Amino acid sequence: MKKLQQTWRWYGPDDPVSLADIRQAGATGIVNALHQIPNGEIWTVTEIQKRKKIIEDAGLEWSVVESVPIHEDIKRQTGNYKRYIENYKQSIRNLGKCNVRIITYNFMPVVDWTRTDLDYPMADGSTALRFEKAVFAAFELYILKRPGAKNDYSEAEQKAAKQRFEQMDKTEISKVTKNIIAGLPGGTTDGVSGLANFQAILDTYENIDAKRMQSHLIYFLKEIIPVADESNVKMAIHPDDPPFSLFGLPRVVSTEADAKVIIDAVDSPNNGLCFCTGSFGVRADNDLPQMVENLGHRINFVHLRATKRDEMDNFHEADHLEGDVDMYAVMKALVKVQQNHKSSIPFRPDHGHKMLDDLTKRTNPGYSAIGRLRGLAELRGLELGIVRSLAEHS
Ligand code: DNO
Repeated sequence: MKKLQQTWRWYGPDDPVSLADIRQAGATGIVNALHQIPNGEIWTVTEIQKRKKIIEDAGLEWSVVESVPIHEDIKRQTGNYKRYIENYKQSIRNLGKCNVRIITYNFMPVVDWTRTDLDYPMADGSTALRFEKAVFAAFELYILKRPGAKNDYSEAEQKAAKQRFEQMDKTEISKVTKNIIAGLPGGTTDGVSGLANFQAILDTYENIDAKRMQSHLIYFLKEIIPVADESNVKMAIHPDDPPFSLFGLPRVVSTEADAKVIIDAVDSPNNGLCFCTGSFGVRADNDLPQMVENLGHRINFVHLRATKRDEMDNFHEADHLEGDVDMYAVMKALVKVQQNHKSSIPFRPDHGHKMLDDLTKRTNPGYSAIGRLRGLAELRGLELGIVRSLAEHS
């Protein structure tokens, strides 16, 4: 039976987790991006080859790009968006020429993945990333003071936010602000400095609702997928993280219905998904194993991670096999989907707790070595068990 490919996200030569470390973790594929290239510019063959050589010299393969970011002008259809789309097409062609054949991207406006707490203590002594609703609301209502934010919260939510805000001291306020607007590693939006600046960027989306945003995404897909087809490159759109609107901005990749619209917009295997269980799984109405079954033919890349919701609609990142995601059922569905794919679908252990030695080291939030090592080990064991038992019973 065909297995998924084990991959690992590497942030490039400055990542505290080295390629040699990654080999020991057992991954064979690298998930990487040229973060030094400004958003909107072309990834040249020379730059791609340079990075590819570093990865291959370490005995690994550059399996997936995460991400070639999408310029805000493309998402808004403003300014130079046509030129940015042409540049994007050229980057696809160049990656194809270099034999790097899967590209992840997202279509989240202004902010990519968002958390309020990067060091949430777990009972076992490790730390996790967390999204606390009242803290996010407190940020919008009392720190950023976004006009109209009140309309997005019920009376009870506003009250909880006020209470939470009153508990914050200066240090917490600046930490929360930094966590929310400075951008997490690998995010596709550049770090923004200053609240006024941030609000000004939010304002550029004033007249763009979800319907319009979706039409901009479809326009983009109709432009780029034919180039992906010619270049033999698979595109993989990453869902919104978290999968609901933030700052009143439209988010259009949050549910199975959203994903359906995307894959139906252009009928090509290269118009696919990055199936991220940690992002889709935050919503109780996303039935993940069912989604794998229904969307599997277009799953080009997989992020495996579990989140745990509480009764207040906060969530934190749980251990990979725990939380609200039924990882056994998801993996079983993926193993079945894999059998119909021509090549191995890459997956990576997404995020991980900060634990053991990493607690005192410099790490990228969510991307420390040991927590992901644990995740990868658990996931590969789960896959092996499923593959063997399916083979025995077939
Ligand atoms: C976070 C990541 C995201 C992801 C982008 C894809 O850990 O999953 O930043 O890379 O949204 O474009």
